[in-house]
Amino acid sequence: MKHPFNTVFHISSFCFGHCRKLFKVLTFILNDWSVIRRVIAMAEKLVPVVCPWCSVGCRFYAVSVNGYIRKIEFDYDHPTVNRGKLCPKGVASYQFINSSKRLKKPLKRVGERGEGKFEEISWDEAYRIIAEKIKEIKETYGPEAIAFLGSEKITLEENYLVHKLSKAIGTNHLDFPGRYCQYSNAPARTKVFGSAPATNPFEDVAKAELIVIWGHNPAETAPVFFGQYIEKAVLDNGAEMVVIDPRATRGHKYASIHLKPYPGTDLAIALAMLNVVISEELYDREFVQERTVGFEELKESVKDYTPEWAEKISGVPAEDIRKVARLIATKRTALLVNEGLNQHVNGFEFALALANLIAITGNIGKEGVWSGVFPGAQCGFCAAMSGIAPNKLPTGKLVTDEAARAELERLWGFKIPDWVGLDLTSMIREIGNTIKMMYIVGGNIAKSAPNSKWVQEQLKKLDFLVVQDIFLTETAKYADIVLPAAAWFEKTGTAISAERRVQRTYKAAEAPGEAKPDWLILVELAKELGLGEYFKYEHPDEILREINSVIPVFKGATPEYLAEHPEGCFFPCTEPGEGTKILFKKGFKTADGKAHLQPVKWREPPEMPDEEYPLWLTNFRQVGHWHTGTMSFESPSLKKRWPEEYVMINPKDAEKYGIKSGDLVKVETKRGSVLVRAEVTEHVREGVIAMPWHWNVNVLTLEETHEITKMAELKAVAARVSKVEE
Ligand SMILES: Nc1nc2c(c(=O)[nH]1)N[C@H]1C(S)=C(S)[C@@H](COP(=O)(O)OP(=O)(O)OC[C@H]3O[C@@H](n4cnc5c(=O)[nH]c(N)nc54)[C@H](O)[C@@H]3O)O[C@H]1N2
Ligand SMILES: Nc1nc2c(c(=O)[nH]1)N[C@H]1C(S)=C(S)[C@@H](COP(=O)(O)OP(=O)(O)OC[C@H]3O[C@@H](n4cnc5c(=O)[nH]c(N)nc54)[C@H](O)[C@@H]3O)O[C@H]1N2
Ligand code: SF4
Ligand SMILES: [Mo]
Repeated sequence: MKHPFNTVFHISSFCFGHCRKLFKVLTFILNDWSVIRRVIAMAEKLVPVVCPWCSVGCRFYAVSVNGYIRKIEFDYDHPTVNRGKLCPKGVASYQFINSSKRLKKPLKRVGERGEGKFEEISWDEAYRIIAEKIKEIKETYGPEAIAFLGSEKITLEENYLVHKLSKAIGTNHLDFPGRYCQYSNAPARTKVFGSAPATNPFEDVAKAELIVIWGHNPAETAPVFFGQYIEKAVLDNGAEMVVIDPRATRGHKYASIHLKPYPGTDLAIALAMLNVVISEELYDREFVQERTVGFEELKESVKDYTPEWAEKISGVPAEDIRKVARLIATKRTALLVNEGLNQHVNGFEFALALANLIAITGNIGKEGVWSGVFPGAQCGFCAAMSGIAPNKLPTGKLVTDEAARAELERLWGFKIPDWVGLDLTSMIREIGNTIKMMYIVGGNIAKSAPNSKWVQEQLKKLDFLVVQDIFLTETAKYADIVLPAAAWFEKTGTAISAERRVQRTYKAAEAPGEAKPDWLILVELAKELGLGEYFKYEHPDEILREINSVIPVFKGATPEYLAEHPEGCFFPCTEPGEGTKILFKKGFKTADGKAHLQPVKWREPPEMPDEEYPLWLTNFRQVGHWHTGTMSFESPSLKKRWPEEYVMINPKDAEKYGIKSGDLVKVETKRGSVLVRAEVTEHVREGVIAMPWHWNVNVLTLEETHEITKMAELKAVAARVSKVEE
């Protein structure tokens, strides 16, 4: 790794042997840090970048010296979403990039799968082996034995290429770990409103009268959004806040009401809220009449779901449910819902109930309200909007739509498979059966997918696994070939934030060793596969220009517009310009332009506490860590402040099981067990235990999925806890 200080020290030691006088001068300079700082500052470049972590989409400068990032600098120069502010991860974002553990050469497995023994090979050899294997598997089993994963961590351009390459190879088995992210809310909102993304820009949250934070902890998972927009609503504009979470979260201090449901039971609360709003006739009559269909069927479906019924299921007092329902019906509301609700098998039914509630209370299609999916990573939308899914084309149409396929075949020049592929959990399930090969770009499913011991056993059964990552992850340890990718600050491309803001980020550093940007790896592999004529790109701008002509919502997000407008544009941006800030002001995206209200029924979580496993176990994120930790554990300042996993236990439960804070405890579910320290705290409700998920929680979760959304049970499982003698 080139480092400016190393260079200075090399020069000084050389001089020591040759010229004492010069050495004296040099040591004088070395002792005077201000001179050194000035010398380095002269070589410094401020490169504008988008933050590599969450979907708030903060901008700042990477301070680059000689291709090496020294630190970050705040951007007060542009109308950025963060207005110069950053959270602890943003400030530390260059640290993992500079980690000595970054992958630097392609690797070939020499030991057993999962053992992590590899030898270094050349790029040419890596491409040759992968191309030969793809050919062999296609000939023996057909292209439907091959599955691809895109990523929330790679750019829009790179996700588009993953999609294009998988289809050029002939498979629709295409998904990404974001399957475990927004895939309850997204299909439900599409069903009701015809489209899933958030309806309003962040600035509208600051204008809301009521902020409902439901199964979401933006103070830790979208901290600058919380500080710049949510706190502003409460502190400056007098908005009321309601929190619905089995835990007390950091935003909790502003809340006038805190409902604490048992995990996985929020559907009962949402149904009861619909019941209250309809039976008390608090709904927006005009809106329901003019802009929705299906009200009578909805009314009929929720008539028995009283708050008293919901109290028995969720543990939330009926009167509190009434209070919150009345507030939502009478105030301009920002409904911030996220993974506490998405990541359940019954998350789809919850999201349908919530979309109904938003529609009948008229909290949509105007200023000062907020709802919609909140893809958590800087490029969650890059994957979703380039159609990384088993049933989609990048145009947003379905693979089964013959006309849409034909249109794309004309643009791309090759035949596109017409069958619906497998979602991520089904792919894992089919390993050892129909799935023989996986190509994983920027995903750590050995740790991020549910029931990880099972996932790891399944990965062992693959004929061939390619992992393209920046670190040797838990998943990479199962790979036959590991490809070293350039990281976020080492490439130019497009990111998309949760408020639909499309922005450019620029290359600020050189990748370590022989690592290459993901887009380039895919282009070079396509050439080796004989598909080079469809992948003639020499710069990400050329890929973005193709995206401008293929994906209608990005037509106006041209490289030129984004370069001139660092603040980006809001998709849909059908021509160069600001794009669409507020959705559904006139009609919805359904065929008749109306919101289609959906009757909903109560559905139990797949696993409930019983005598053997008497507690609910859920999990959450910490502000200082990112998912499976590949990047944040490699950021020294973050690892120091947030050092280890633990389990939150309510004092009443702790007493029952004889557990004190700091005790080593065993947390068990039917899938497995983990050992962690206990934190006895009122911050989690009785009957529920909660762990940060960055370490080992997925050993405990459940891979059962919803039949439509394919969402697994990642947040509510039955568990038990016991003290371990040390
Ligand atoms: N620091 C940090 N920020 C991130 C990420 C990260 O890994 N680290 N990841 C990003 C990504 S990809 C995403 S999707 C977002 C996710 O952002 P969030 O959804 O905010 O993330 P979580 O902390 O997983 O879950 C939110 C809350 O749900 C609560 N909860 C758990 N189960 C239930 C339940 O059954 N009902 C209710 N009502 N609440 C429940 C938890 O206690 C937690 O406080 O964060 C993004 N931002
Ligand atoms: N129990 C439980 N499980 C969960 C969740 C939960 O709340 N609870 N949350 C779910 C959610 S919301 C999500 S989004 C998923 C996330 O699941 P994953 O996406 O599998 O998790 P990450 O750890 O973010 O993995 C991203 C990988 O990309 C690599 N990477 C980073 N930058 C680059 C790059 O430029 N190029 C390449 N090629 N690789 C790169 C990282 O090193 C890392 O290995 O996890 C899900 N799993
Ligand atoms: S809030 Fe998100 S985008 Fe902003 S600095 Fe923090 S991690 Fe980066
Ligand atoms: Mo996510």
